[in-house]
Amino acid sequence: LVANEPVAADFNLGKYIMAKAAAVEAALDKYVPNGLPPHPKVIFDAMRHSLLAGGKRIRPALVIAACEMVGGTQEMAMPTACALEMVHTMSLIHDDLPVMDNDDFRRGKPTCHKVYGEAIALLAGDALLAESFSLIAKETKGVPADRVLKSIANLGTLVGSEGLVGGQVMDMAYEGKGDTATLEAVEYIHIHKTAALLEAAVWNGACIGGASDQELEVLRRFAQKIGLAFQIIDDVLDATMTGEQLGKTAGKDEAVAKATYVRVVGLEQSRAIAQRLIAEAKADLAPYGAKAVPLLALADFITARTN
Ligand code: GRG
Repeated sequence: LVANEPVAADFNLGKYIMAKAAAVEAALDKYVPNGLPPHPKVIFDAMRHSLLAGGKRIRPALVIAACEMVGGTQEMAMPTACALEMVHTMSLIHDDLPVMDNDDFRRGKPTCHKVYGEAIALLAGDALLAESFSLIAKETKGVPADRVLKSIANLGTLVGSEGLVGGQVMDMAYEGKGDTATLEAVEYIHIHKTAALLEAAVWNGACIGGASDQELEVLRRFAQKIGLAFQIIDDVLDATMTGEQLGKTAGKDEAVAKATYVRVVGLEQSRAIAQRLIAEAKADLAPYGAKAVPLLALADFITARTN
């Protein structure tokens, strides 16, 4: 396969994502129930408000595609797929809080704190984060314990201070001073605040599916590239679409002058860098031939997406 060449003609990514998303939706509904007496119902309502509010479900699709590519099954991958969506959702809930980005809309709906208040929104995020780890540990079936342990450790590292949290802290440090950011700084922010979770999705899915250490390294590099491209495209969409089209508060990122690729290198360069990263990522998977088709198509989707 040549990088950026269309993947297998008979593979339909739309159908693939819809099928995986439907399976993930049903599993999330089961794992995060609509109340669990005698525990306070409001926390379940707040978690589900954000978790079951739509979303493209890219991270769970990456988990399942990576697991299946190396010989694992969707069933093995499902707790990890749901856990990744739960961590992603908690990061959105916290990101939207007044103390962070202060957004009123997310996924086309009022944000969690707008409906349930700041304290419950904070706690809903905390519960989703904690339960994502216990979900992987408790519900992963038919996978040797050392793989489950390795994947939990990897997720923790990529979510904490060396990952998502580190990226968010740096992002906040540049708020209002985006035009002083270097390419190195904006790359740090994007690799940590966004790519880290896509890396965890691909790496953990493959780890659960039985990938060798060498395969895991190849897949880590693939995921880091598509993850960085994902946030660059997000910057491009933010700069070129209205808030309504994006399902969030209009013009927010522009108004607070964040450090973005578009601000540092401009629109055209940003698009070109994202395209190049996707091409390089796809080339990494050449040894997998046709088995890589779903992951390759997901990589293409990242640059082609419109929301
Ligand atoms: C992890 C403890 C802990 C704290 C979180 C708030 C925070 C620290 C990080 C914020 C990270 C963040 C919001 C990054 C933006 C990532 C991004 C591009 C989100 C949009 O993802 P999509 O397009 O959204 O996949 P949907 O709604 O489709 O799921």
